[in-house]
Amino acid sequence: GTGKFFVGGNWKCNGTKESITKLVSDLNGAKLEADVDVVVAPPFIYIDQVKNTLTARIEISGQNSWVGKGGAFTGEISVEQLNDIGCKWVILGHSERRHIIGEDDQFIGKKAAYALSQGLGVIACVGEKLEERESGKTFDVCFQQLKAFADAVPSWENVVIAYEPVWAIGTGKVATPIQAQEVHVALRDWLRKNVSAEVASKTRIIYGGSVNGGNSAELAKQEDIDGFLVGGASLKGPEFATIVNSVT
Ligand code: G2H
Repeated sequence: GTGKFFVGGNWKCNGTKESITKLVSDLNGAKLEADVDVVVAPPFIYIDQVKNTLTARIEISGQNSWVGKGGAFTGEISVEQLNDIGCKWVILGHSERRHIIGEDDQFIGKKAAYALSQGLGVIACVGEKLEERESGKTFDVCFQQLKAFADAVPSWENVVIAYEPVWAIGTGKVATPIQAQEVHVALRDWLRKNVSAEVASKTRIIYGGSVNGGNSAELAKQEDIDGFLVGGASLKGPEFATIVNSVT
């Protein structure tokens, strides 16, 4: 693998004050391998609760951010506010925002550039839909999404790429280790050809899509899988800890 193993828990639009209190207490009590970057992304309204109660061992991420400086943008949360509340990261380009909310490549690229300019790390998501995979367009789609990030960001130092095939998200249908590895290699190769050899070798590429405590160890063995972005299974503290500790 490349760099330090990175495991993010994307809580999506789940949780209550009560369930999050329990989840935080389970995470605080879990034994986490030292050599792993661990991050959780709670819904915005619970970030303060989590920040005030969660061990500092685990960093906090937003699930989205506004594209520029905050102001008259009803319903949005700014990068400045994420920084103010203690976030270190933001997830951008998640497939649910691309395909349900309708965010496009350019808008996502701009968000990434703005977040990085304000010192926030970016978890930059790419991934193909089932029909795109079936028609042989997996690499084209992922490269186009990656290019939109590459065109916008001035540096990759604070970026983690998350490969999340849309057909594997929340479906219980995880990519096989071979399928994931194949795309991770292709993404790294794209970076080598289009950005630099250094960025290709240093940027972590993590896998997301139905990762759980039962499949993470096999996936983690793949040379180019540098960690995970975990949705459903990150809502259970002990299982999330198992995934964190699947680093090999
Ligand atoms: C993919 C993943 C987390 P899940 O969206 O980003 O979710 O693990 O539930 O498939």
